[in-house]
Amino acid sequence: MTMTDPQAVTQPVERVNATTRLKWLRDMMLIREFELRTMQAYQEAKIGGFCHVYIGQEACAVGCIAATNPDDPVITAYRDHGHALARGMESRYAMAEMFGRVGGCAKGKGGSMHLFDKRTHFYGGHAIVGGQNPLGIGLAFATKYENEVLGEGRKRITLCFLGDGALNQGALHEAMNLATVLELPCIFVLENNRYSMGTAIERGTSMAHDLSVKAAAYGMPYYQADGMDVCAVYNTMKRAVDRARTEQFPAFAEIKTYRFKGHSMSDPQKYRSKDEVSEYEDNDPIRQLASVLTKSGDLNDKAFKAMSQSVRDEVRDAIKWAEQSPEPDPSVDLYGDVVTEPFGEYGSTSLPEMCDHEPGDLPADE
Ligand SMILES: Cc1ncc(C[n+]2csc(CCOP(=O)(O)OP(=O)(O)O)c2C)c(N)n1
Ligand SMILES: [Mg+2]
Repeated sequence: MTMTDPQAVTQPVERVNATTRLKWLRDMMLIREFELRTMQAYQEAKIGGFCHVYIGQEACAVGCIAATNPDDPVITAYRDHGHALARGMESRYAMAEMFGRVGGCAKGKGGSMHLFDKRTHFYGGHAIVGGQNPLGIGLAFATKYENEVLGEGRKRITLCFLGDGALNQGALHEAMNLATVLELPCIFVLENNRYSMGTAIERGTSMAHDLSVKAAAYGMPYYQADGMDVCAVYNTMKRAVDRARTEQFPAFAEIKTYRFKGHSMSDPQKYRSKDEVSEYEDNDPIRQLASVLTKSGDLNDKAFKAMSQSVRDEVRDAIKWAEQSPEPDPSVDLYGDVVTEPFGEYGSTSLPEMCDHEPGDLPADE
């Protein structure tokens, strides 16, 4: 297997047709509107707990997920609203989850950081920095097993998103190591927004100026894309995904991006200047794509206004639906769905009996 793939960075960008780019524009606008209304609802105390918005990073989730098949598993960290929506979760289910209502994708038990939707092969939403990476390779292992051992006949690729803060977590390195050793079909997608809470990447990460070395350490191909340009993200990820699918081997992709808002809903942002933020805001991925489509004659003012109205309507409907959805009933929901059916050797054993096992009753480690 080749190491860093210099072509991955330099290959020419393919032309994506206007219909597809218009769809991506709407997808990004939906995420933006969803989160602007999320911030508002949070300030009105309609949403509780921790909440991290993705504003500025929309092109990452939209471009990366567009390069996958609908049944390729996707997993990410807590800044997950954009990924869930880009993956096709209905905004109603996402919003009701934020509101902690039973109509949410996890019946209101997960909240903002734990959106989850098995139907769209979206496996969350994980709050422990780097914690999703071992789970991601588990998903990749499952798809490989289903294909090669159970003869399912389809090769699937897992996208495992992570932030730059996860670069220094042991869990990531254990996962990357095992991914290479077991040749797992998984792409580690680093969304490098330059900050881990208030810590700039240069302050906490070795070789921050050349992260290809992280991939090289595990013999993985490395890709890099401008995360403010959805077409560039798509083109890079399409090459990465196609290659990983064919070769059934992991890869590492760095998407250079920026978050326009604070780390979470409470962040005074003393670690960066207003000028820095506004410099990145000038490259707003939504505005950039809208401008390219307008210049090419594929979007006019009327169509853009109609698109804006349609995402506003969709999010307004999602909020209404979330507000009307009931709160969970503790007598039913406190323990419901918390523990799954026991499986394997103990499949027929009820849980309390399982818990009663003496250590000597359990099979000895090999
Ligand atoms: C293991 C662990 N350590 C610390 C934290 C506290 N924490 C929450 S978010 C965060 C920053 C992570 O930054 P990054 O991975 O770059 O993601 P971003 O917020 O930029 O999307 C930290 C340190 C945590 N959740 N888990
Ligand atoms: Mg970060």
